[in-house]
Amino acid sequence: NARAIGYNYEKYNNWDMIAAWTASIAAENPELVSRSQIGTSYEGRPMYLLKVGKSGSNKNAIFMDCGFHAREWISPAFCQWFVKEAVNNYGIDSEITNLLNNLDFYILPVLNIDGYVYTWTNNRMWRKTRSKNANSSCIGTDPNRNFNAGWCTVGASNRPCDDTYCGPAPESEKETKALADFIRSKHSVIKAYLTIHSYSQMLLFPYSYKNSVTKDHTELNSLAKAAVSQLNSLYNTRYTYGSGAATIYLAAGGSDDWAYDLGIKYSFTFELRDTGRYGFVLPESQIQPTCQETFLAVKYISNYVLNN
Ligand code: ING
Ligand code: ZN
Repeated sequence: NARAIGYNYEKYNNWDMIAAWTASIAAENPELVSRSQIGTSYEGRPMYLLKVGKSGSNKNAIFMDCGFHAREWISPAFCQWFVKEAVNNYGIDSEITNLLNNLDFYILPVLNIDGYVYTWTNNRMWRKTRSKNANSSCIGTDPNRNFNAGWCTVGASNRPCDDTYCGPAPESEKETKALADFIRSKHSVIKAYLTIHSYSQMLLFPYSYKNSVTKDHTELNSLAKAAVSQLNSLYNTRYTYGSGAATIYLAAGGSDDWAYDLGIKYSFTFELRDTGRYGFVLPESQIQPTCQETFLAVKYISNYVLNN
């Protein structure tokens, strides 16, 4: 079992490494990190969730997940990086200390574990879950088309062989159901929902399932603008931002739209590096800069949520 001390955050780690890491990082930082399990994947793997923060009463929380889409390897790498930065800088960096003293961060390092494993063993470009479909030999549902937000009305497919298959019903996947159940159970304390994808270098907020803007559009737009400016300040990486529908494409069933409609106002989808040169196969040499710049944006949003 890899200890979290000495863990290589600048390489892509397979699921066995990440699972062992969740245990180690919690065991080595008992004052700051605890591990729970929110469910089990279709193929039976445990969905580990890390809670990161100093214990306190009446704390609000930020929820962040990675690894919705199996091939977007930079995403789980970022969730691991985020936890590492948090524990290594607590008590050293005043901003991080303040955030962890006053907020809890729920971090789901990999939502779509079976798909992630499949990209390591069989097909690097797999996107969906690995569940069996009725009356089809094609496998999997797109977890980001499987939430109850305009489900399967636009930008999603009802054909099981397609990469954007919405599934037979909202939350049909064990993984999306476990995530939705957890967020529903904690939705009064969760003030922000962040979901990490790649690639395109975008910061998106609701709606993606319809063209109309939310009642919080002005605030979300200025928060996104400021977060992107923080991200850009490190390596000049260019991000675009805006509602999903206006910025990337109309697509129903996404988790950010669902979380927003549940009442979590600060709901964002990050599309990390790059813009297509390497795409999903981002070189390991870019893990460090991508995670460092993204960390600035997540910190900015976290401080905003704490102070508003
Ligand atoms: N992009 C997202 C996708 O699921 C998205 C874009 C965000 C759609 C929010 C719907 C809601 O297609 C990637 N790269 O997966
Ligand atoms: Zn994605």
